[in-house]
Amino acid sequence: MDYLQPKKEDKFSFGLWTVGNPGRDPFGEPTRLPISPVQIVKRLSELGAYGVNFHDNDLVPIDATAAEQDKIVREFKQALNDYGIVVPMATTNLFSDPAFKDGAFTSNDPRVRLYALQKTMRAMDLGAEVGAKIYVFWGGREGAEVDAAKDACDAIKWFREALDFLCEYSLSQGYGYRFALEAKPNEPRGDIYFPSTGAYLGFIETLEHADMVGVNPEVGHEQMAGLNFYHVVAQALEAGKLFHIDLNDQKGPRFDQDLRFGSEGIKNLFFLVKLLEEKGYEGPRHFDAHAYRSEDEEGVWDFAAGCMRNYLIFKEKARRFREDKDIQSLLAEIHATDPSFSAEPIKFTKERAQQIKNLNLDRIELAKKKLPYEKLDQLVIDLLLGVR
Ligand code: GLT
Ligand code: MN
Ligand code: MN
Repeated sequence: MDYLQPKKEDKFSFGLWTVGNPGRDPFGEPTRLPISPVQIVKRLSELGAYGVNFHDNDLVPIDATAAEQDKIVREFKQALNDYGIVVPMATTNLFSDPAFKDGAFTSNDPRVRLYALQKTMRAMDLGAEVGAKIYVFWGGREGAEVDAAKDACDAIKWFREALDFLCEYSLSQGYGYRFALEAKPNEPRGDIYFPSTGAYLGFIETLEHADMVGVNPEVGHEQMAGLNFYHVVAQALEAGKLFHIDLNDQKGPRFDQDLRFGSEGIKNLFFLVKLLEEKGYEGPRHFDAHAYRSEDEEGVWDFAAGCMRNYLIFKEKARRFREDKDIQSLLAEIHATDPSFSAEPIKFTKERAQQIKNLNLDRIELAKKKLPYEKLDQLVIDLLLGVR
C-alpha cells in the first residue's frame, strides 16, 4: 500500500541518539553495538526519513581535538549529501557530563552556567554548519532533589538570562534559529523546572525575544505528568508555538519509556496526528524514541520503520474519518444548534454585553440537547481497529 511508504515530504526525522541508543539503562549495560552517524544517515535515508538530528556530543565526542572534529563533521556532511538527508534540528548535551550534576543554566555555580553557555554556543555553531534551523533545549539537569539547596526563582531567572543571551547570539551570527523548549516533569532529576509544556508557554512570554522561542513537546513527557498530549499540542499549535515535536509512546505515568510511536496510546495519538495534519503543522515529525533493549541492530531498523508506519496509518485513518458518512453526519447532528445564536461574534461592546444579558436562554432546554458521544466514540474505535 503506497500510503504506508514514508516519503521525504512526510518530514520524518530521528535523532542520532534514538536509533543509536545502544540499550543501556540505569540497571544494565548496553545490549547493542554503537552505530556510526554515517551508517545511521544511510539507513534512515533508505527507510524514507528526511532528517537526522543530534546533540553536539552524539556527533563529536566531548574530548575530541579540533582535527578530529573536522574529520567527523566532514564525513558526516558527505553522508548527508550522498544520501539526501537534512539536519532540521540540533541541540546541546547539557546533562551527561558530571559538570552538570546540579544543573547547567540553573546551576548555583556561575562557572557552570558560563560553561553551559560556552558549550551551547559551540554546539549552535556546529548545528548551523550543517543547516539546522531549529534548536532544542531539553534541560535534563535543570532541577533539584533538595529544594533547600537552590532558590527556584533564581533558577528561573538564570534560565531566562541564558535564553535571552543565546537568542542574541543566534541573531548576531545570522543563524536564523528558532528555539524549541522541551519539558519533562522529572528524570533524571527528582524534579525538573518547567515540568510541562504549559509551564514553558507561560515562561516564553517573559523572554526578550519571545517570537524566536517555542516548544518541543514530547508524548511521553506529558503523559508522565498524566496529561492529554493531544490537548497539550493543540494549545501550543494554536498559540503559534509548536516549533518541533518529539513523537514516541509511553505506558502511563511512570519512568520515561520512549517507546515506538503508536505502539501503546493509539486513540490519543490518532487525534494527535489528525491535529498535526489538519491544522497546518509544517515542522519535522521527529521520533524521539528507541528500540526495546532486547533488540539487535536489525530490530532498531524495524523500530524506526514502525514509528513512521504508525504515523502514516493514523494519517490515513484521519482521512477516512473526514470521509466517513456516518461519522460526519453524527458530528453534524452533535454540532447542530439554533443558527440565530451563532450569527453575532462574541466580541465585547457595551451593547453586546447588554444584549447577551437580555438573551432568553432556557437552561432546562439547553440540558435537553442530545449528545450521542458513545456512538461517535465507538465509530472511532471501529475505524481505528479496522472494522469499518
Ligand atoms: C534525551 C531526552 C530527550 C530529549 C533529547 C534532546 S535528549 O534523550 O530524553 O527527550 O529530547 O536533548
Ligand atoms: Mn525528547
Ligand atoms: Mn523521553
